[in-house]
Amino acid sequence: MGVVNVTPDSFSDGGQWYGADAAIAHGLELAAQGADIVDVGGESTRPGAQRISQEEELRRIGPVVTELVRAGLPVSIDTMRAPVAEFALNAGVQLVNDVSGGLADPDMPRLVAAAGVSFVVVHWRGHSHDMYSRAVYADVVAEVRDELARRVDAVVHAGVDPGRIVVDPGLGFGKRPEHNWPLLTHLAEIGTLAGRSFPVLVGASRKRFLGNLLVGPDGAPRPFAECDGATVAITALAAAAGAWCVRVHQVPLNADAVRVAAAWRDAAGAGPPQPVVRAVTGRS
Ligand code: PMM
Repeated sequence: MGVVNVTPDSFSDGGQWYGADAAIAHGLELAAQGADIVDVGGESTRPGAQRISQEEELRRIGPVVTELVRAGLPVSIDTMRAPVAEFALNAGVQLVNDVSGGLADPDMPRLVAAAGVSFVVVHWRGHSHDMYSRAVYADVVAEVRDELARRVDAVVHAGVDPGRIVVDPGLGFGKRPEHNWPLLTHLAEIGTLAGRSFPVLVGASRKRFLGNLLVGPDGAPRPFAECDGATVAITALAAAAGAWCVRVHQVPLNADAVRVAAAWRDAAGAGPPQPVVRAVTGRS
């Protein structure tokens, strides 16, 4: 999944694809580089971010979603607002990626259910302006699993087909760097909730915990744009561990890493990819 952030202030690439033309060109480029899905978002969720209005979010994503769908790309919409998702669904997106897991807007699960598309349910404890105040865990893997299981129950109750649900541990969302690593090393457990197995999406690309890992000799965190090597390493490890999808800013090397991991899993006798791949992208 390649990221198109149509925002002036996203964490690692804010402002780079802010205008509609630049964002559309970037989406087309990511697909040409091997992204199976292009994820379009208009609202930054970086730590401390304040919310933008619905009108502004629609203004940012509208032409980008419309054009990328028209170009034949599998597009997902990264939004916490049902009316924004509704616009994108009417334009033809195939997946709704809600970083609040349906908590921010109670209308979201019903909307996704009625559209019959896939739904990424992300673990989330609250909006970005104060998300670190909620980053308190005794056992991060167990708590994230429990809270995700409750969200999955809720969205299924609202009518979403369980076969269309993708789960995501929400790296960095209400999590400090030390919380992200155990989540990454327990992806299979995170994808197994209440005895059911769900595809897992991992969004580690250029996140702050990678910059914190790669501190320089002066103790300064590595800048975001120089964390792509670490992102590729996580992609390989996550895909080899069975992750269904990785959400990344730079596609080419991550696409290579996914192919390496697929060969690795194949040689190890691991099972075929999960069927939702075809459900979401139209490809097997
Ligand atoms: N992270 C961001 C935005 N959307 N969606 C999913 N499913 N998972 C994530 O981890 C995720 C996301 C924030 O990243 P960015 O602002 O650097 O693109």
